[in-house]
Amino acid sequence: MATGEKNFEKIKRIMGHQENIRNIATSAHIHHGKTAFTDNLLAVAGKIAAKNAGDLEEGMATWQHADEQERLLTVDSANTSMVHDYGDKEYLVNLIDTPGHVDFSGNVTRAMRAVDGTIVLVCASEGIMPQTETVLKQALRERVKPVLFINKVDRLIKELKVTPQQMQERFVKIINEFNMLIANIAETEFKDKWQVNVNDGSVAFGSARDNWALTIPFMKKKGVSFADIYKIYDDKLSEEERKDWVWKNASLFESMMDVVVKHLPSPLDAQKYRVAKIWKGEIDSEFGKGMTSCDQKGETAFVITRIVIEPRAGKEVCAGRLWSGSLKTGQEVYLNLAKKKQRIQQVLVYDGIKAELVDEVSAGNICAIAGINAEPGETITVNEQQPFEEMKQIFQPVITKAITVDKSIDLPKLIEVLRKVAKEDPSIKIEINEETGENLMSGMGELHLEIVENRIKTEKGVEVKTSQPIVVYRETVTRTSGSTEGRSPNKHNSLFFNVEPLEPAVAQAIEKGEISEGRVKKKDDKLWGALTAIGVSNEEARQYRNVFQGNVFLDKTKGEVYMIEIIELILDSFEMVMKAGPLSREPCMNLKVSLTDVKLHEDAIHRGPAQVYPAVREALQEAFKKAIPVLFEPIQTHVIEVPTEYMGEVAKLVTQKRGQMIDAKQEGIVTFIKARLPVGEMIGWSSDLRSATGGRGVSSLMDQAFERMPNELQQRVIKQIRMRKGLAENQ
Ligand SMILES: Nc1nc2c(ncn2[C@@H]2O[C@H](COP(=O)(O)OP(=O)(O)OP(=O)(O)O)[C@@H](O)[C@H]2O)c(=O)[nH]1
Ligand SMILES: [Mg+2]
Repeated sequence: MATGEKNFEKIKRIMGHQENIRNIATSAHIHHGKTAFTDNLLAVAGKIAAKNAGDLEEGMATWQHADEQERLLTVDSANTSMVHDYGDKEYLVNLIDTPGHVDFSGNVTRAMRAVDGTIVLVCASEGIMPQTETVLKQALRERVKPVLFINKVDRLIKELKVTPQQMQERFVKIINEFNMLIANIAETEFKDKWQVNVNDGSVAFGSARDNWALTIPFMKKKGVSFADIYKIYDDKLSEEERKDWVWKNASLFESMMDVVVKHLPSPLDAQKYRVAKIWKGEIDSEFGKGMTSCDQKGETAFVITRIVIEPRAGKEVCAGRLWSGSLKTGQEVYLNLAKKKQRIQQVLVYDGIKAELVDEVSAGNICAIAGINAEPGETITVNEQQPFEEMKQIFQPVITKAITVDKSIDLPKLIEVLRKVAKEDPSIKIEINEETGENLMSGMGELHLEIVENRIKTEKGVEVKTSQPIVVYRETVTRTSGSTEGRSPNKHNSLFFNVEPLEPAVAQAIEKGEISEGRVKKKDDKLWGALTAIGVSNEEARQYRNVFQGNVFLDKTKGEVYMIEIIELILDSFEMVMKAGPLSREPCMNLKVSLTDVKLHEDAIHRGPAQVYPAVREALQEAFKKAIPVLFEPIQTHVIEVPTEYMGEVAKLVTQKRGQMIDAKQEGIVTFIKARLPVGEMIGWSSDLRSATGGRGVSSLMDQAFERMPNELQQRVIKQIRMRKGLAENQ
């Protein structure tokens, strides 16, 4: 298409001018209109004259999987690019459309790494919902600046028949609540600076479906009043007149692109404050400075935020954000997590939703590369560098299914497919056991696992069977173990440990990302500073050797000569135990494991992995027994919205499920019930809620945490898990 080509030429031209780039994402509560919004922008960007854009009957362009069309919901995020003229300048807007369902919230987290700004959509009639708060948390944690789009205003006019006055009152309520969330969630320096304001145009409102949007400055520019908006839904106008009016006075594309260009930062501005938050290396180093200044001539720094594997060719396309330097076809690069060199075969940028080949792309862009075999989250550079911080999920996967094939001949294929699945969707955790053939797949919820299972069947062509969903627990201890000894099988080495509950301040700091996960470098001023700031002594801070999945390892031994040779082995083994704890081989949490003393054989041959690993495991197993171990279970906080007459039914259901109501708020004819429910009792929750409320109850996840299981259930559940895993008495 000729216009397409022209667009692509434009994109290639603007790509090098960082002040004219905006990297943004849509984000919102489920179904608040992100994809309708994105599709309509794309339609206009593709063929500027099309005032007919917005016909979504045919399905959304950004939905690239059949299951999204079938279920009318976004699963994957979609990368897109478009150009826009503003004033006398051209702008390139790289837009990622993200999913709203909480099961796919990992995709939101990863998209936020790639962008600098986000348009948060809020449905005008539903208002701020639980997931609105979650996406704001995800954005602000990455220092991504939000603007607000109040969507579905057509519903206010047509269904609720509000007056212009009432419409404005509703907007004020949404804006105030939105700003309150920013004030609560954002870091101090952004609390005020990032408040949205209707007068400066950082708040827009409109209808993504009907392809219009307005801001106060835009209304002034076009001479449109609140009363005029009603023209869009005035039956006296012909369809043609209506579309004409919208196109001239309230075009979604024109007004929203203005908002993006004016209120969301260019990479040049954003990288100044974002890099320090998400990359923990030396900011003042040459490499650090290159990234904060988005230097096109600096060393290459590219972070992979998403991997797509082409079904036929099997080609892996790694999309992400280029922070400094450039990416070129044929360039040799270094992968900092995989610790190896590879060569880039192709460089791609987006034109609309299509990825197109280019020879080179420069800092500040969202782009993709092919020819590299990497994991999502990888930091790609030229020399070895400190990688970017891990993209931490907002909720942990808590539902697991065992996945098997009928014919054992298909097993290798299944394993290959599962590896691909884990790459394409890093929120899915896969545990492959090649010996037993029992492979486990953990995800965020039942829908998540159902979608992945279907894709394995339909897209990857492997006929699989899965078990009933199983809940993922955590193991921890309740008091200090005192010294325990682990001896190596050859009896030549002894390791002494102490295990105790981790101080809550340290646990919280890890959770918030103030303390980074990973093995500790020799001299780690950042970690030491963060620990002493929350009350850990100087001496103890320097004993930290590892922070692993919310557990810590301290080396309290002094002057042991062989320590340097075996510490990595001890840490390997520590990590293995933390992944599968002594109680029931579930992951551990909130543990402070201290190595207090060692007695080692002088000959290295007698203290290899085969000696060290079992010694660590034995000592930790003993320590667990003495420290009163307990099982924690995932508990979710949900907000359940129901017509008030069903409130009693919902209360009954919550109690049946071992849940607890914590709040109920009536607004008009609906009641919002806040309840805490153990995930273990929530299998089939959506359909149970549907039947209890005549299909009218909607529940959204607000929060998830692991909490101690009631004592009377502990032993029974531990036994069940151990039986399921086939663990013997002494294992
Ligand atoms: N009345 C009205 N409906 C809208 C508007 N925007 C979107 N919708 C409808 O709302 C539903 C959800 O729209 P989507 O664009 O898929 O919403 P989404 O936020 O992308 O949904 P998820 O990605 O699944 O969270 C669809 O039925 C749309 O037609 C709007 O402005 N007005
Ligand atoms: Mg969508």
